[in-house]
Amino acid sequence: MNAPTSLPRRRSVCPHDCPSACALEVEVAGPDRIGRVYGSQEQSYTAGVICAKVARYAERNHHPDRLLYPMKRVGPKGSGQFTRISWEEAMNEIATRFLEIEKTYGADTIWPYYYAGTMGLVHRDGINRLRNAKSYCGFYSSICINLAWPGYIAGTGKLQGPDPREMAKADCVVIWGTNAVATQVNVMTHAVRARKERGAKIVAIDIYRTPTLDQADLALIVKPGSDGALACAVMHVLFRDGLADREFLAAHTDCPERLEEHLKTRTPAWAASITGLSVEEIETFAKLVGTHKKTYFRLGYGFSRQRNGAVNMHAATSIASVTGAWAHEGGGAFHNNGAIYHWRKSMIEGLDVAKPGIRKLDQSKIGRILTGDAEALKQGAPIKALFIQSTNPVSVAPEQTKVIEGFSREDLFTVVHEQFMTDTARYADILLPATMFTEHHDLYQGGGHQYIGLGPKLINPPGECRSNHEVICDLAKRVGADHPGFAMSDRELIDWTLQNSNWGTLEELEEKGYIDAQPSFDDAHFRKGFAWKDGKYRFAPEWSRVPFAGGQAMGPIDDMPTLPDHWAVIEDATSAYPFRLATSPARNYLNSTFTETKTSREREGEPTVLIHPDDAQTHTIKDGERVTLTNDRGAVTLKAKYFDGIKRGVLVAESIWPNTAYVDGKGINTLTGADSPAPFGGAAFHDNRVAIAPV
Ligand SMILES: Nc1nc2c(c(=O)[nH]1)N[C@H]1C(S)=C(S)[C@@H](COP(=O)(O)OP(=O)(O)OC[C@H]3O[C@@H](n4cnc5c(=O)[nH]c(N)nc54)[C@H](O)[C@@H]3O)O[C@H]1N2
Ligand SMILES: Nc1nc2c(c(=O)[nH]1)N[C@H]1C(S)=C(S)[C@@H](COP(=O)(O)OP(=O)(O)OC[C@H]3O[C@@H](n4cnc5c(=O)[nH]c(N)nc54)[C@H](O)[C@@H]3O)O[C@H]1N2
Ligand code: SF4
Ligand SMILES: [Mo]
Repeated sequence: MNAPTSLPRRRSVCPHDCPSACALEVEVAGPDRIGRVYGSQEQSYTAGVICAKVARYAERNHHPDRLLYPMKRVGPKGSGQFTRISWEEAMNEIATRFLEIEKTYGADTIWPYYYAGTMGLVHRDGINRLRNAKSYCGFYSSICINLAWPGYIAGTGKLQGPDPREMAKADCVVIWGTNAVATQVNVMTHAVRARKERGAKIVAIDIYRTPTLDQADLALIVKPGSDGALACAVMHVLFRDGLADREFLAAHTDCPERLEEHLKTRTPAWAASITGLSVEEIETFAKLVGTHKKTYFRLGYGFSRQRNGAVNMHAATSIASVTGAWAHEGGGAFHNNGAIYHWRKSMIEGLDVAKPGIRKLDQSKIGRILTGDAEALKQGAPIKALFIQSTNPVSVAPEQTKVIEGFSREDLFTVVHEQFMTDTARYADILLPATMFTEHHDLYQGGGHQYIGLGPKLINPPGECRSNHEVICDLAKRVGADHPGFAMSDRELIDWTLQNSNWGTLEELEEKGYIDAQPSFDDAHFRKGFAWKDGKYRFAPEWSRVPFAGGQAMGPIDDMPTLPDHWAVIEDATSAYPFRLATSPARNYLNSTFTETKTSREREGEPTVLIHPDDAQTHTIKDGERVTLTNDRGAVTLKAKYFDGIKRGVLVAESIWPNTAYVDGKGINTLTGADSPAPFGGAAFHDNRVAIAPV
């Protein structure tokens, strides 16, 4: 099956919200059709490997259910009943309503809402140009990174790290809180290379036995939200056994003596009771990283999706500063390369016309916002219109009961620009058909690597699909938004952004294919100092001053521990809710994307929750039987599946299924919370206490 064909191949980049941002070669089968998609060999991080769901992208690109025409709602909100209209009618109605709402209620009651359905800079972020030019309501983008990034930056001062390709040169690779086999397959390429070529050990740390743990030499299954305790015990052992690099500590860290003293009580026995690991497992792990200077800590997002997630991320990062791993090739801690690209995005985002003082409402709190929660609305007026691109909040946002209640409001005018009839699209008043990455031009950067890449338009869009950029420029004209970016094509915006960010021209990028933006070894390894004035890694960060651009302090930030620790603010189990539920990603979906493709659906089966067989027996739950998970936020019904690779008291529901896949239409995010984790908000998707019972 799928033997290579002789169709012409064109370079592109995977646009999906994935740290791998793979360099692709797309077969072009004609002016309207792609063939198979391959991983590029010439881009050295992708190294020819991509995930299966994108390899069969033609299935999604040419899917019979793609939205092809603008539509207007004819049934009740959420019914998914629409009638076809023309683009002129659709855009005219949107503009008329937006102008009316602006005049009656104020521009900050119109909320452009977006996320990373496409990671292309032009088509993802261009919506902010409209927002800024019109002074529409601000958007505090928090759902994915706000627990993870600040945790890393708290120590290093900057979001960058050792070249991810150096994983292949490590003697030990620690894959922590990321199910890389499922969510960013290329990590495995480089980690496995280290094992093959150098006999490196692979450690993987998760809360259940994932395919990534199956590949590890040391697989650690911890209780959710306990990674801070694990990291502390590891550092305790390093100090205790003379494995701490005292020279490095003295030269490059802020308060090593205080840390050592503080860790005296954070023994392996202490951590064993919190993590559920044995003392021996903790000792083994500590010894491994303590005796291999070239240990590469590849820190994922998953373990940060806990209410203490930022503290845990910082604690894990700190291990590399105790061993001094940073100083070595193949050593150090890496999370994301966001800070290396120095983009100037003023033309894409209209930053030059942004007015100060406009409220910024929190993406993760969309349910509270739409249902009139005064605090979430920052004491301002209710939201009257939503303009949504590249995201599916009715499925992916926490506190789904409130989200649905909000989207059901008759006085809310909702525009959704989408590729498919998603849970959110169903609630649109006006629904617009969007192009896919093969049908427009865009510019991409790696999160888990260091390449800039170009995704050119390869085929014509089907039906009347229009790109995000086209729609925004058209709307701008109609609502009187003024900015030179609205008169530029996507290609012109790419060229302007590259040039003004000192990355050359579009033409040069087309020629080269990719730009390797890797900083120098010394820079990437912080050998000239960590990114603070004194150059010292912070074991004791000032959380409220972590340089996380635009971060709004919230939650119990003043109670955050000053040094790495187990911070007991997670939703611990209670007698009423005796289980901890995580909603870890499914391998064949990407958030709610690919839930529309048949092959992904078939591989995933149906919504299930993994439960330890002993727990199941105690709660008289049979394998394969329908169960209801309940907490204070709501109830979700799905199928129980016995699984012994999980701690007792922990449940995992691999997600995100469309709400329509559940018997009563209630999706998994009915159970997740939109309270404010410290320091800067976000959503603790894997931190939920629940009860479980047969239906
Ligand atoms: N197939 C697939 N790929 C994806 C996605 C997807 O949904 N599906 N999503 C994309 C997006 S938007 C992102 S941000 C990335 C995220 O990708 P990752 O960085 O991998 O983060 P998560 O997928 O949230 O979680 C990773 C693992 O962390 C585990 N975990 C949860 N809580 C804890 C904990 O307290 N401690 C530890 N040690 N582990 C814990 C989960 O069980 C999960 O297996 O992946 C991207 N790629
Ligand atoms: N329970 C639970 N919930 C989660 C998570 C979890 O682990 N568990 N993960 C969270 C994370 S990390 C994230 S990042 C969010 C992600 O949540 P979202 O950002 O909503 O991501 P997707 O669900 O993939 O939805 C993206 C949508 O954008 C559309 N799209 C793609 N390209 C384009 C385009 O060019 N133009 C337009 N107009 N539309 C386009 C796709 O068709 C798709 O419906 O979900 C969060 N929600
Ligand atoms: S691994 Fe991630 S970036 Fe690579 S092709 Fe798959 S979804 Fe796209
Ligand atoms: Mo994400």
